[in-house]
Amino acid sequence: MSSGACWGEWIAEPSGGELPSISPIDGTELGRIRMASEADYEEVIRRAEEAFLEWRMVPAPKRGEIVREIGDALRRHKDDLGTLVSLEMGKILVEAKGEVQEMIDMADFATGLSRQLYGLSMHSERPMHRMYEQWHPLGIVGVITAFNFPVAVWSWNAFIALVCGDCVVWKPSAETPLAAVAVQNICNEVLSRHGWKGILNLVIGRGGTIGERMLQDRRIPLISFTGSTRMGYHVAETVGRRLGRTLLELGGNNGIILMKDADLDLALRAVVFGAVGTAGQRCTTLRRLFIESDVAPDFIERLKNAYRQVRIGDPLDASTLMGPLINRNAVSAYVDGIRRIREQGGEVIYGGNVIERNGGCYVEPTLVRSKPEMPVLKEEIFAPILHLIEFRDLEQAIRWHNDVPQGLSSAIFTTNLLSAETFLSARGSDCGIANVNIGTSGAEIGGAFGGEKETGGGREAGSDAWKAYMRRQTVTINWSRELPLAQGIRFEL
Ligand code: UN1
Repeated sequence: MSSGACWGEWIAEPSGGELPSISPIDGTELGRIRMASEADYEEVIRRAEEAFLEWRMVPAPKRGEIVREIGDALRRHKDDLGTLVSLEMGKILVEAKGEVQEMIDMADFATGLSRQLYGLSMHSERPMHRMYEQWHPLGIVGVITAFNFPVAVWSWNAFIALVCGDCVVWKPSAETPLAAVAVQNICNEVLSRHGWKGILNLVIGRGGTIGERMLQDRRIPLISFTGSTRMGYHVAETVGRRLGRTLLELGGNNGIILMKDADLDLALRAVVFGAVGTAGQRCTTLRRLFIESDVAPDFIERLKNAYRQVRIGDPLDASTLMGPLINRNAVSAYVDGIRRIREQGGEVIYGGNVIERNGGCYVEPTLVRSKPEMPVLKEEIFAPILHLIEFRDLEQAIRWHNDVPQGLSSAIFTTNLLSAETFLSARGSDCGIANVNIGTSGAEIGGAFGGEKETGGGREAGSDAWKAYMRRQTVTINWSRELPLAQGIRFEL
């Protein structure tokens, strides 16, 4: 039994009830968590508020040094934490370790960033006036994460927030509490060495109580939420009602446009990784493949062959390429999705079945020949189902590609410069991420990650995503002995 509430010290017996952590590999209970109650939540927030008063005054590069040490601790624990992620979430070990590597990369990035929180300076229109902008810490950042990246997405937010001078309160997915407890322990060790408490905080609790409380809490100026579009609407409305800020990373429905001039070997590998990787449970998972007609029959045959070679099973076994889905509900959503696809005229040409194996949540990776007008194409079904759609003309493929509510990740495979640039132009992909000859998933942390439309518009991780975690202050200093007014206004007694 582990505590699910921490502000640098673990609250001994949080009173929000028990939560078991069940492995999707075989249904084993891995451990139990005592969840945070509202009272425990209050204590954590109070500590975070106190800590913020001090933390905000620490020079950013010094904050960066602490994040660097957290990165070093993660390097030491990479194998163990990766194994736990694999056990609890079900992704294969190389992907789970890749996820921890993503955290380490984030720590390195944030450390460098801590010396680069630049503001612009402007030329004032008034003589002997100086104008510039500076960035200050925001306060407490609430980070609500999903099961599919149980630790990396938290680090995108937490490490940036930390160097920005914010404190973090993390509510992880109820599917992956042990990974969160492990991360909190790793961070506690570093922070306590430097005498810090209340900087990185954890509240494991029910969405309906703790999650809801966070959304409504005016002491949390920014909520970063990763999850479904349906929940995202609720998060945006609730936080928006109090004029809080949100950073949303919601559903994706990612597509690749495969041109006949593409390097088809390369494309095949990218398609299989994008559609089957993480058992189709990344928000960047490839869900729709548009294939130029001339190469479609041949490419689809090769794809079927590749799918036959995907070894499904225990994610901890080094030869496995696809582990289980997260839980029984996810299996039901897969079954239900396949049923609706068939009803709407989609033809399942590979897979489509649940696999009974050791009490785990396994399904077959699935290929569907789909018609562009099928309504189900507009949905994100969080499972390894790939729609195959033939097209004759790039402009038409782009129209179909963009004709979904989501706008996260996209790609074109081509060796033709004109096609690539068309796809990247203003009349091309409408997504937050657009790749050429690279699949839709597996983004590096250095870029800003996020998407348009129902994906929610948020940007996390690299580039200038840090600006969401700070408040901007425009400063004008008058060093003259006059008081000239802007816009030439004269106002004299
Ligand atoms: C997610 O699925 O929520 O680009 C994040 C990727 C990973 C992150 C995915 N780096 O696939």
